[in-house]
Amino acid sequence: MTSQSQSASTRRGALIVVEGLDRAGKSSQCEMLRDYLSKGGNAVKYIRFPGSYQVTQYVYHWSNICSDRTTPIGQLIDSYLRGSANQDDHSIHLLFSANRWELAKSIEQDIASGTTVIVDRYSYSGAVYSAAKGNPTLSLDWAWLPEIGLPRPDICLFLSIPAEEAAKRGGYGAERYENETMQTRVRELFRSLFDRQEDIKVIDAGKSLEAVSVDIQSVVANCIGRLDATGPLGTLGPLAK
Ligand code: T5A
Repeated sequence: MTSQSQSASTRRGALIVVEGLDRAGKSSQCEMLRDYLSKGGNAVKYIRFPGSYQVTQYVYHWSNICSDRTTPIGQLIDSYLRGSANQDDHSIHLLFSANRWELAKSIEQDIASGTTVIVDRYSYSGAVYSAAKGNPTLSLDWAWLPEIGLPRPDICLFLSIPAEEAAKRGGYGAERYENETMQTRVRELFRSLFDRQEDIKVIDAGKSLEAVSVDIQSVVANCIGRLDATGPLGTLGPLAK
């Protein structure tokens, strides 16, 4: 896809979500994908949840508007994840979701104007991490409900890596959910959620950074190539039974 073809009024951008366990390499891969698409002349925006209003925007030339977890909601989430504040499980869950709703309109506008938006964690993490806590009143189905109506990704790339491999990577263990029990449960729940979703592509993230990036580029090129046939950006619906 080129900047010229993007300027055609009918060509929208793609919504690409990257998911995975903690330290699966999501942010590294989002940045590499952003650079790859940008070098190809595409308008690209990279958003990282939680706590966005982020990140780095490339529209032919690029300007850096980076600031992480800085919205009022993002700050509440950040202090929770770092363990300096506690929240009821349902309450923090709804804050994570609200953080996505804060950006939903601007994502839709970017996509409509031809910008491809890469999102680092999205509704799938939202539902799975909350449900993984084992709170009997916070099931996966309950956790999904506030996500209904958000922009629906054209593709969700799940970076697959064993929990024990993720634990060996830099910085692991600093935040609330970074322990093996939680990560194993999260992995199981991602599996059961993806059984009830379409447009999920599992990527082997145990390879080198470059090899994973090449695999992602191929899937994304295919997704962008299908956009005219896909039609307008959709919205997330209820989970399939
Ligand atoms: N959460 C999130 C919720 O509970 N609900 C929600 O709704 C949302 C959105 C923080 C927590 O919030 C929870 C889930 C999380 O527990 P986060 O800030 O996205 O979310 O946390 P992390 O996933 O931990 O983010 P990280 O940036 O730390 O991990 P990434 O992005 O997966 O990994 P990355 O790219 O930063 O790489 C980590 C390290 O591994 C190396 C990198 O160089 C780096 O050192 N690495 C590799 N090494 C070897 N081979 C490879 N292929 C490598 N890829 C990366």
